[in-house]
Amino acid sequence: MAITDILSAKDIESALSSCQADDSFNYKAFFSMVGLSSKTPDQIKKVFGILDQDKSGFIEEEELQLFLKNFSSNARALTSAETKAFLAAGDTDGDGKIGVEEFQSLVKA
Ligand SMILES: [Ca+2]
Repeated sequence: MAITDILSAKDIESALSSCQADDSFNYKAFFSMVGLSSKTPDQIKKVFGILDQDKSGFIEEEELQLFLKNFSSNARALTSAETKAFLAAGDTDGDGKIGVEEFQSLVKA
């Protein structure tokens, strides 16, 4: 499963170009630009499976920091401020990581 099986390469390119500068990443804008906000829960779950690199069932902080690299290997890592804000937005139960239901809610938020 490649991320481009679900999202268009053109949308990914636009979304990545919108957040090239450090601390310019906005998860809501990114999910919208990349087309994820309009996907079905099942498609969002498949994307979650790609982001969960170690297949632990959760997106941990280290995986979140490398979030953009799942869309393009040339993309930058998120800054620690961006990573913490992203995690805080998604981690509604406060366990320090993002589960699939949390991710689905965050994408649709
Ligand atoms: Ca994981």
